Amino acid sequence: MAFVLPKLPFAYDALASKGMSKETLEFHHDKHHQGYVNTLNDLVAAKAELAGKSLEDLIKLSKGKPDMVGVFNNAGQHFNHSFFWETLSPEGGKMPEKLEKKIIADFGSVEKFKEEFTTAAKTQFGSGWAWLVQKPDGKLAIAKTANAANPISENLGTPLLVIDVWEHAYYLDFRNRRPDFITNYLDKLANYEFAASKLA
Ligand code: MN3
Repeated sequence: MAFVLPKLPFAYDALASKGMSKETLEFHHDKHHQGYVNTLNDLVAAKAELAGKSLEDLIKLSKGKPDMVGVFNNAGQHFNHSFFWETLSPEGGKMPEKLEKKIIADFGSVEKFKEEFTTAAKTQFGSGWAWLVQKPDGKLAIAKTANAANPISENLGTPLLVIDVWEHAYYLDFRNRRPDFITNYLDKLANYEFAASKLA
């Protein structure tokens, strides 16, 4: 049972007027993400003990194992990208009251949340991801992970939002201006309805 590249939940040109071009989505989804899925399937097919494992199980069982670095990286990247697409929306940037209240309770204000998220995404040195998560104690928190790591591998709780800060995510649209890409994500692209639906 091979892993499959999920379809984007919107048209390739649906975010073009909001700072994410059709070209970025074509390369990012059809080339980068498809590449991770293909490599993961090859690696799983080559190791009998990995047959039939879920994506989450593959991430957990390969973590920290020198002979499974490829499985960890490609399983993590498949999870992270599948989740990232869900957090983008042509209607993005609008925060439902349920989430807004929770953010104000846990961060002090929406501005403070955006500031913390931006700092994490900006200061992730090299490739990686910044997340809004709900910790096991129910509190919201910001986290950053390097390369293919994620809340499953690092036990950070339930992911609500994520931004991909690998250069391939923003270089066509924002060149080297990662901070502008992050601001654009939070204000215009982030699917806060999706994040609210994941709240416990
Ligand atoms: Mn990416």
